[in-house]
Amino acid sequence: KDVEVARQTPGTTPEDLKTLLSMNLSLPLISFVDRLKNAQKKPALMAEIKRASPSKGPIAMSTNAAQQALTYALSGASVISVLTEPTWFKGSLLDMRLARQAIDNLPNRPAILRKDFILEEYQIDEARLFGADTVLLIVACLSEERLRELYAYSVSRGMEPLVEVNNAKEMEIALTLNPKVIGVNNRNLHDFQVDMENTSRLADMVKESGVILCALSGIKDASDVNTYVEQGVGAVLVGEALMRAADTRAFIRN
Ligand code: IGP
Repeated sequence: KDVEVARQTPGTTPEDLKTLLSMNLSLPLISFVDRLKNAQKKPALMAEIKRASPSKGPIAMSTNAAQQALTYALSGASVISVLTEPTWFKGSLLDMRLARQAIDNLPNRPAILRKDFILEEYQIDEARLFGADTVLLIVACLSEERLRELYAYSVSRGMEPLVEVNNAKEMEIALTLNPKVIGVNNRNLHDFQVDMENTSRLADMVKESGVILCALSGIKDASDVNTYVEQGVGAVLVGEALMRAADTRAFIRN
């Protein structure tokens, strides 16, 4: 039920989207996967624009999404993740569109990831229209059938998604899709507890698959990042720590 509320994006109906899509207003896409693969520094950094969260409350409510995106891009982020969920994360599609706008003309711009609870196809079209290069699909939020359908839909639209898992069971389900990128959330979505070893424990399951493994949540500094490098983690996603960092560039380059 909560997720039902979250997916309602005020101001845009599925019919509006159909019209917009038929007008061919979509922005050009770049490959999320290529951005991760071609990162100059490994693991690749996915930097998140996150104003607030259910576990922490307000984090950086007065953030200017355009400015933050530009800061992330100039600091070397491969991907900019933008929360678009309005209720708990205080995000919006406008934030994502502004983030895209701000970095659009940079050479080798970062890919834009829509971070939300995606339950229906129209949200994937919506992501595209508002400047995303790809979307997040959360295994825990979807039936296996829905996951499969949404994964296929996203790929058919040229967007290889980030598939999020939280445990071994979900990892098994994710692997049946043959996805290119899997993220392990270190934060449990039920009690918000963070366990940094969650990614480490599941790393072996993707070892021979060629999947790019991403560590999501709870990453505080460069030493956290370094621990993951040795375990074969290809990318890290950092939200809160970057939003609170006085000097984003120093944090990333460390
Ligand atoms: C970021 P952190 O601890 O760096 O702020 O975490 C990110 O992992 C988190 O925002 C996230 C998320 C999600 C948010 C991961 N999966 C699913 C909403 C929905």
